[in-house]
Amino acid sequence: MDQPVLYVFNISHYCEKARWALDYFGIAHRVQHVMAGQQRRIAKKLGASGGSVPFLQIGQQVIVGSSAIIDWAETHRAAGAPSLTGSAPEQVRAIEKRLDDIAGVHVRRFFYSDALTENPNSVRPIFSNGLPIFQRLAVIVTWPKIASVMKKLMDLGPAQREQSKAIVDVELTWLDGLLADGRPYLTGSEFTRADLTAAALLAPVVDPKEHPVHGLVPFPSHVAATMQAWAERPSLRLVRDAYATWRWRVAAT
Ligand SMILES: N[C@@H](CCC(=O)N[C@@H](CS)C(=O)NCC(=O)O)C(=O)O
Repeated sequence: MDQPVLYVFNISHYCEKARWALDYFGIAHRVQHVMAGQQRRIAKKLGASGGSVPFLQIGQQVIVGSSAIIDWAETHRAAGAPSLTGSAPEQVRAIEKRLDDIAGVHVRRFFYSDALTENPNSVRPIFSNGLPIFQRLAVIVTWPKIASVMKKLMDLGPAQREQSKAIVDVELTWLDGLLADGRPYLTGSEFTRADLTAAALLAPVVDPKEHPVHGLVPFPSHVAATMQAWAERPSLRLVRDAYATWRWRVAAT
């Protein structure tokens, strides 16, 4: 098999979800950082069905989206790497889908609404991270344009920040409810793709120290204050524990 190439924005939590799954399953791969704005052109060139990152190229095949990448990785996992499917796969999938569709979108909108309003240049370095020098320079020169496109596409602003924070709060209450009987993971005692998804997508309101970009992204003030206020919620404790236990666990034995 050709070595898989995972195309990512370094800061993206959906990309982190896919990357964590490949690491967890012990699948050797190369991470290809993509300059913001170039993802659709690259995807088209590769013949991908969509243009959002993450996408995974394996020879002539391109798999788009974090969930589909986990499906592929599950079937190509290294010997000794445990499955992430869980013993209640439908429930696991339903939790993952809700996280993908709601918490993932609103954590991102909450974060960028704060970051790009408070200090638009604060996240610029992470968008250059891992890129060749000429693209780094292009990010610096075109940053006002990139930031303005992000504001428009994700509908960012102070009111939207509060709206998305309230939606994330509701989603955390749902997750806290699932964990209310003291179970360690969302569907019981097994770590599944639902837990990995929750951890990766909620990481921007937790800042786990095992996260690949920990220390590289400054947290804007509203996000930082919320992070502190929410720190002891069971759902966010799960995020910290999942990172500490599973993020860099060596899969193959
Ligand atoms: N549901 C998708 C979401 C992917 C997504 O929203 N990717 C964002 C980065 S966080 C992106 O590529 N946005 C730019 C675009 O769609 O062109 C997944 O799980 O992979």
